[in-house]
Amino acid sequence: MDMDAFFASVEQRDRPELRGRPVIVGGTSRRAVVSTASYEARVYGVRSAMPVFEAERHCPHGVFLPVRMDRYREVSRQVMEVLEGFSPRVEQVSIDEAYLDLSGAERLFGPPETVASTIKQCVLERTGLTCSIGIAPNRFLAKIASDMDKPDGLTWIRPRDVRRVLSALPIRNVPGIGEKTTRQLEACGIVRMGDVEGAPEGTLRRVFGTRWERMRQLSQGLDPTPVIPSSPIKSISREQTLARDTSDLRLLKAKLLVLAEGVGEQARRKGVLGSTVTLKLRRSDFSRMTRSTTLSMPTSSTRTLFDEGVKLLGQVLERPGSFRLIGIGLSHLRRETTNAGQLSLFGEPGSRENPPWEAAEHAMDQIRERFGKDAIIRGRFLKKQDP
Ligand code: TTP
Ligand code: MG
Repeated sequence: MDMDAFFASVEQRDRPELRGRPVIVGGTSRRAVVSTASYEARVYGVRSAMPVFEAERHCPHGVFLPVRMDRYREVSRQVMEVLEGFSPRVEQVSIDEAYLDLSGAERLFGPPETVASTIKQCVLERTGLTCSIGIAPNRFLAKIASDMDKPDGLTWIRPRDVRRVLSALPIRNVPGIGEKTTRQLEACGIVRMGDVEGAPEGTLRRVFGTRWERMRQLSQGLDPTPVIPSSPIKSISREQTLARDTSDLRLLKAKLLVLAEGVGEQARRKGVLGSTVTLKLRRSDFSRMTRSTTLSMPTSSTRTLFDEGVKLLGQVLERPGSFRLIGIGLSHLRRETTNAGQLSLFGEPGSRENPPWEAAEHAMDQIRERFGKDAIIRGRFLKKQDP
């Protein structure tokens, strides 16, 4: 299930005077890009990720609106609630898109097309918005089906249709195959997804690298990936008992940074952002103490977690005391949306609103993943004698 022109449709629903008009939702700065355009605006060639100034050229009479992410998240939540009424196995994969495993649902809701149109009806009643649904034997095919008849679509790819659909499907429309790969494949005469099946292994290895076997499988209409229900984690935290009780701010801060690093790294890996930071302490007499702060903008950044933790620590240390345990947690989590959504949340890439350490932390995560936990550390942890 994928919502139609999601951000723009929400705006048109909230402001009926915009219905039927070309609506373009995007950033507001000079370098901003289009998040999405209503189908009325797409007629003029306006597309997601196009610079706003270019969209203005294509569609000068368009209505240009800023991104209201909180609003879209709220509507997204409502949509997901509707879906969860149809299956315990719902996997949300972006702000407006989810997979449902409907195996066994026939007994309850009727044949596939009936279930799908009931879902569409319920989404419409709950949110006033249309969506497109693809029904198929697996995820890959369901995604393709959901794209085939947008907007307000309902497409069923039956097992007997699979081969026909894939042999007609242009490579450029295959989810996960980018522009560069498309060009490489086309240069080898591979123009449709069906052509991948019979292509020489060498060609596929060269173009797809390690993904080649999966791509061949997909071209045969096979996709073993299960639908994994999104289990909403409530909070992420780390704590540590200190080697000996201490009231030394420098030591506590050093511990806090290590713990914040763990929390931030896990949040980024899980793709969640949290808006509450909690500092936890246990005094020498074992009494516990927690202090929390709510952020104006949810985060997964180690740096932000650490800074907020230090502020809370400063408040606690106004009263003398010695501590045996320190911990930090992030809660009120929400799923990070698409990259594009996250960028607009933090301003345009490279702007001053987009803190440079976000990029640095992301790079550190990748280095650690590839070369091990100790491959890169913060300068603060380096000792003088370290080579
Ligand atoms: P999509 O589902 O890709 O697009 P859409 O819902 O606007 O239109 P369609 O009918 O084709 O499904 O993305 C969902 C939302 O994610 C979209 O409304 C805005 C946001 N988004 C961006 O911010 N930037 C992007 O580049 C894309 C593709 C989407
Ligand atoms: Mg969509």
